[in-house]
Amino acid sequence: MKKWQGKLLASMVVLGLLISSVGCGTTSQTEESTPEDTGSTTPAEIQERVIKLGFALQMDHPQGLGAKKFAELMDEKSGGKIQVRLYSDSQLGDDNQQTSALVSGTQEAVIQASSALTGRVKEFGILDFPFLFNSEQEAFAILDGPVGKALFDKLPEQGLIGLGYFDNGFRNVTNSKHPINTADDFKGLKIRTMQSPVYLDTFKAIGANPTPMAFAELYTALESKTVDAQENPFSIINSSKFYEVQHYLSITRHTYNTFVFAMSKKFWDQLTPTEQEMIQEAATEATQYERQINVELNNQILGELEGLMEVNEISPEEMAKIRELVKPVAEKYSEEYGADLVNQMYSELETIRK
Ligand code: TK8
Repeated sequence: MKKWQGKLLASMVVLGLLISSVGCGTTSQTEESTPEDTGSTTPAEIQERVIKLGFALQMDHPQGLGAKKFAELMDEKSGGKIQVRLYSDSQLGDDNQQTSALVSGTQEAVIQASSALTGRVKEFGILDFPFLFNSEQEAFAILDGPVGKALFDKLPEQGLIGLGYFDNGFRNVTNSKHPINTADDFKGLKIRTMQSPVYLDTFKAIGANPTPMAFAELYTALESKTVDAQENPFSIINSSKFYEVQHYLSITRHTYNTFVFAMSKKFWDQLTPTEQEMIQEAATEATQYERQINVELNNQILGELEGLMEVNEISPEEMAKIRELVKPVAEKYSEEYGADLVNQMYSELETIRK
């Protein structure tokens, strides 16, 4: 062997020893980075993962049942590799705290009212316009169309991914003071609202005294009479047992409300395309399921509430007065949230109603 060949062999032996001595990380990287090996070492299309999914309502409310459906679908579709852990009753914090956890990546998913997101994406407030929708079907058509997509498209820059719009329902007013039969009966009523500027202005316009508050604090606030009133769909009034601390229920259907099923973008970006597709599919199926059971429940549960509370309808004349009082609210926020998006929503609604 010539001298130069001996030196070359010696340096190759040293290099091999160096690579192996730096530990398996380098070795495994070398293995992974070797082109011919990447085929066999690409990450598995579905990896072992845990999704912590939190929400404010009870497991037996459709919000919880929809979350459970998502968990079951994910277990089935991933062969048990992607586990969804459910945290009901605001166990992981109130809606805003949970959303912050998604942004920081310490929680993977949440289901919450779209109104609670207006602090991050103000344009979600267009869905809070009073008397905007006449039916759940109208709302679903808008949410599943270009306007709903445009709102979801604003989430990634806030560290969130929108997976679906669950049904919450038409909101009605409960209180512990007196029946609400006229617009004037709202005067001075201390009412809790969601943390959404449109809700605050809507109840100010009617003459009430609104207090924005996280849902997690609401039952205690009603019980301690910190607030006199609140507004929510029948299914929540029932599942959160508000009838225990509210005597009067007045049917106003003043807004339609949706739940946003959101995922952490930090988590979403780690997923393989296969996993992302699987999660979106399961979320879409769970959304359709939750909508069906919550619409049915909101249509059936009033009879039960009538046995627990003093329930009244408000006359068309008085409802017309309330509608008149809140008209300026939508006008004010149409400008603030973008006339183009609002006009697109109104024109889509016009088409749906033809
Ligand atoms: C829970 C809440 C609640 C909503 C509210 O998800 O805050 O009044 O209707 O359902 O978001």
